[in-house]
Amino acid sequence: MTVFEGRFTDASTLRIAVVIARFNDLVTGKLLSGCLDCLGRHGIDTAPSSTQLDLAWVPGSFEIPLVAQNLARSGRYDVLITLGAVIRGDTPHFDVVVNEVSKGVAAVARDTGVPVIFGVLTTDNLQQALERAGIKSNLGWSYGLQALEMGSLLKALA
Ligand code: INI
Repeated sequence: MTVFEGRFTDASTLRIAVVIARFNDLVTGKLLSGCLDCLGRHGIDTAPSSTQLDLAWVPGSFEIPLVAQNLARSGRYDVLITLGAVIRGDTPHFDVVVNEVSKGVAAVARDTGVPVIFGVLTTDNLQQALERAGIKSNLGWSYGLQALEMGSLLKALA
């Protein structure tokens, strides 16, 4: 029997891209801080000169899938992390953005075979988003961990 599972100790060999939305950057910036803290403390080079970690900023979460697809197809990355914050307002725009980004991110992973971590918060209000981006806990940290696990797992499967 072969048991496949990701490890958290493969940092030196992983190449990672983070796609991050500027919309609600009070929240997404905190997610990014948590994510980079996690990656750095597991051995990923997070310095601006890093050759194993790249960042791509997009205007809003709606734009995440296209850029993630582009990066995944480049063959340069073992795993992608997407970071966004979609906060419910008084219009149906929330549902449109949430549907597009969630389906889009899943499609990128399936179509390219590159794992894509879904780090897009969907909340009813700013308070809930901030609680998940550092006030209570920082889900950015978890997304970093999940990226290490999935990047490592896909390498093991290969
Ligand atoms: N983008 C977000 O990332 N979060 C939101 O809450 C949001 N709302 O609510 O409008 C949002 N809209 C912008 C959208 O992602 C696109 O950038 C825009 O529609 C241009 O295509």
